[in-house]
Amino acid sequence: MITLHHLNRSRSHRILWLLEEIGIPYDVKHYARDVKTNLAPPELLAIHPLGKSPMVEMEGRLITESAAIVELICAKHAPQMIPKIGTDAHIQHLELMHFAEGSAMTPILLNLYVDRLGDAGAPLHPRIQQQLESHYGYMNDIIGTHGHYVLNELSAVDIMLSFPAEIAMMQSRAKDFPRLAEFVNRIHARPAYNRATERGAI
Ligand SMILES: N[C@@H](CCC(=O)N[C@@H](CS)C(=O)NCC(=O)O)C(=O)O
Repeated sequence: MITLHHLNRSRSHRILWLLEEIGIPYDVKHYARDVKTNLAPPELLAIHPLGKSPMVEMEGRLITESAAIVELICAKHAPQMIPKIGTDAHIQHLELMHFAEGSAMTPILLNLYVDRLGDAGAPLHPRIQQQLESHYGYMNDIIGTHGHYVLNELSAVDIMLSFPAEIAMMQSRAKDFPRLAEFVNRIHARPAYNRATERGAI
């Protein structure tokens, strides 16, 4: 049985969604962000030194990092969600699994933190903005005609890119990146996505 350590309003929703899509039984341990700081509670630090979510317990191991968790769960329970090794699609899969956290999240987080500096952060904003445009633009342009990344149906990369795509929409960028907006609308209409939202509610 998989146990998910789930923090509200977080990347952990990716894992809930994946588990609901696959339809395997799992447990959820809920953690609430601090209402003032928005940070994770110290209980997560007792589980792993980084104290972040998602984390899963699976086959006697604790696993961190959403891309690693998605990859491992798909490999074991939904191999059709990962392209076959040796294909071009698999190379694209690897690139985008890493892009989702390693590249797309960088300008998003910089934007969040530099905003808090007020006027002092002004010299940094043009570069951050340019990077946001470039990353969102890339995510917008590479969606396939079938409405998914990489494969003709839902894959591990769709799960990973859902998080930065949703942030783009929260930043009101639907008009600038209409294909990304359609992607987000499509995933929000999936029954498994909505079951995940219900399961994640505290
Ligand atoms: N790269 C990690 C990032 C994990 C991460 O930063 N999680 C956030 C939630 S979206 C978190 O736990 N934040 C709470 C905190 O830092 O206190 C992953 O993809 O799992």
